[in-house]
Amino acid sequence: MDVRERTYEEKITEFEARIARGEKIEPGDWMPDEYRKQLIRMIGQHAHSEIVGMLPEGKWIPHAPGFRRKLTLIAKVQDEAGHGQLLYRAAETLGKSREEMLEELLEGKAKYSNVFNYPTPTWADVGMIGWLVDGAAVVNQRMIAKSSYGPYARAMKRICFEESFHIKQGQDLLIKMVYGTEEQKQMAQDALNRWWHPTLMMLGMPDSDSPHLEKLKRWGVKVKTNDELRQEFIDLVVPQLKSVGLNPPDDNLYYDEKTGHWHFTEPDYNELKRVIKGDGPCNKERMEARRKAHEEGRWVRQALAVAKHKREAPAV
Ligand code: BYC
Repeated sequence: MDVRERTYEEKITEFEARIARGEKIEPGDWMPDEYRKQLIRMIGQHAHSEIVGMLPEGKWIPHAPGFRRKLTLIAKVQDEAGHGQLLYRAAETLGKSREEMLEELLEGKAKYSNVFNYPTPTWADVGMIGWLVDGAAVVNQRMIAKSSYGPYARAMKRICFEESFHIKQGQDLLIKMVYGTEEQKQMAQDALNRWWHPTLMMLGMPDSDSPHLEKLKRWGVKVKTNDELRQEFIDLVVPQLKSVGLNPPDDNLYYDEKTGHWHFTEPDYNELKRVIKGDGPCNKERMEARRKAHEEGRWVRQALAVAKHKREAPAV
């Protein structure tokens, strides 16, 4: 039967059956409006997070201690820009243009990850972003690689591959500091104290307070919940940190033999709500930097638009 003659109920039943069979939904396929909206929201926020995420670390490029460290940091920050491009492209397949998404970001209407609204006062913070933030991102993104929407899932393959290298870069940098002077070790611990809770918040609202979770799970956009991912991240990262003598700032952190998981204190989700509404330590600074970059890149976009127009104009 032609897809246009089917009722909404028939179409959604088939759509959900395809997801249950593990098929990927592709751009031209029928999908419920709410599925499309949820994906545009989530992929758009993800793309914005990648490009805003360039800022806290990018600031350290001129101050990196040594040529090799500088090169790897430049490469990492460039990778994040590339991830943003891939994700804007994936969101565009759902019918929203990159220009619209960027406009929403610059007007303060679109969200990006809470975690990039915190400062990076020392070189150790750069390492901690790699170890913790990229670490949490990979736990989340490995799950998204199994997502029902084909372009989003496929984009994750390359992104996870590169982010995994970023984790190594952060670990390498911090391990050098931990085994350096007492002062360097203290810098690493202080950075962990700063980034621990924001990173736990990065994985989203608790399941009991997540308005989007039910739909995202039902339609296979997420195959695990925010709380499941947070626990997975904790179980992975706590032994890593402890193995080099770094201790997460949580007095109630212990390994529970019965559950086989690390027990931890939940972060303050009211702080998460405040930060994503614009009231974090660096929200204003981040948005000003993005707006400035957007303005400075205007001539490039105009030149590209003229070149495209010339290429596409019919020959006379
Ligand atoms: N930050 O029902 P919930 C990277 C919002 S960057 C900001 O839990 P959901 C990297 C949420 O958007 C990779 N907002 O939502 C880059 C929603 O607001 P709206 C970043 C948050 O969607 C550079 C409301 O609160 N990763 O790796 O189920 C250097 C309700 O929340 C946050 C991704 O973007 C937050 N933490 O879960 C280094 C992964 N938490 O839309 C590294 C993809 C909640 O109703 N995204 N909100 O206005 C996701 O997995 C999910 O969207 C989230 C939120 C886990 C972020």
